[in-house]
Amino acid sequence: MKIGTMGMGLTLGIVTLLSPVLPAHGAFKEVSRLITIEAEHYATNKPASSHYWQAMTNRSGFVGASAMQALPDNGTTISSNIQSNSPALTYLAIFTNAGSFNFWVRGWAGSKSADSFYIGVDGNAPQAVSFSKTSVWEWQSKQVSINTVGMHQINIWMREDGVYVDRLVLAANLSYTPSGNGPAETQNLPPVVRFTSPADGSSFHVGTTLALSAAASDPDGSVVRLDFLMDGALLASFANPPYSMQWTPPLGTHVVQAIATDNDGATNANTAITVAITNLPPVVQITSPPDGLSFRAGTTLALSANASDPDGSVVRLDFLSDGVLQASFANPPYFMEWIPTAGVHQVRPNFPLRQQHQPNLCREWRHGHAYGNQSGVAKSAAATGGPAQQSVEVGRERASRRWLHAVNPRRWRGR
Ligand SMILES: [Ca+2]
Ligand SMILES: [Ca+2]
Ligand SMILES: [Ca+2]
Repeated sequence: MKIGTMGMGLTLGIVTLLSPVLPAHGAFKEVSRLITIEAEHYATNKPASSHYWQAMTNRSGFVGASAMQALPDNGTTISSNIQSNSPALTYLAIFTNAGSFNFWVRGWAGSKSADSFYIGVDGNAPQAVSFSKTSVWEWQSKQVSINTVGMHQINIWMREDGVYVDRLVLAANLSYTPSGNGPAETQNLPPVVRFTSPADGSSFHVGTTLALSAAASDPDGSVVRLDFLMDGALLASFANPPYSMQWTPPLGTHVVQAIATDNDGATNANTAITVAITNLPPVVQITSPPDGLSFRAGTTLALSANASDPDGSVVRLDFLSDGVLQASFANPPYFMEWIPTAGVHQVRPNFPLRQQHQPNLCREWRHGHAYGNQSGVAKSAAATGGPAQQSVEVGRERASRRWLHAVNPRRWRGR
């Protein structure tokens, strides 16, 4: 069992009513001295006295998506303290005329004990309205006073349960009488917004300053405000066009929304783009010595590297041997003289090359690490397993076949 309340739960005896069935509706505009509203297009739906208004489709002949029925239909009549005791439907209406209006309602009564309800404006002065017939859709009205042009709240309250309310018409022309289904609904149309910059799905290097801009219009009014939001947080608000700003987005993928508000309070929905802000890692290559060579212990080597960043610049380059920092450079050339220590070290098996050395042989490997200009996100090229990691090694397993190979390069077959 469901109820058309806005997100509230209601307990009626042992029956728990949950979940809204209809969204809150925006304001309806006066057009040609008429405001026409489907009863199911309420702004709020508030239960009271263990009763509620429910959108129903079980009574053929309704207009729009449904008609609203006061339920449960257990013979209850509410006749005092209407505003607090009666289940209430409220609607928002924007009047361009003030003065007397006829408040017409199209409804349906199943019996003489289910044929009445109350109407009102701005929560005031409920007036009972009754249908003259049963088991037919019928228009009935009462006169109301609209004191000022602009937004007003329109009220429907339950009087007798079981009654159906299908449509509402407020007519400035007091001689106007709706017939049949009545006029078309006169809703305020929401504004229309599109991004003009940047393109949806575009990608930029971190630190780039973009033009963030949108175009907005309202088909039946004017735009009074435009907000830019990034990942749900407000970036900026504009009262007037141009809706444009300079924007330096942070690293990451962001959803950017542009939300316009029109002069009648309606907003657009679902105008959003995705922008990716990236930082590619630097690329580094050891240029000296060549990969895999062996040297006598004590040899001074030239250790050098080239490094570049595909979408920025390299701000630091480190040389490491066995994970130990040998030197750091802020600028090129990335060059140092290096005398590796002797010893046996673990070598990446991807880079095997064994040649003769001296009896106590060293087995060394080294990395070049380059850091991009966004050090918080740059990856070292070495960490990616790229070409910046090289090896120079010779085993000193004197008794092993490998070492025997190593001392006689002519017999070396490689691996
Ligand atoms: Ca309806
Ligand atoms: Ca509008
Ligand atoms: Ca980079």
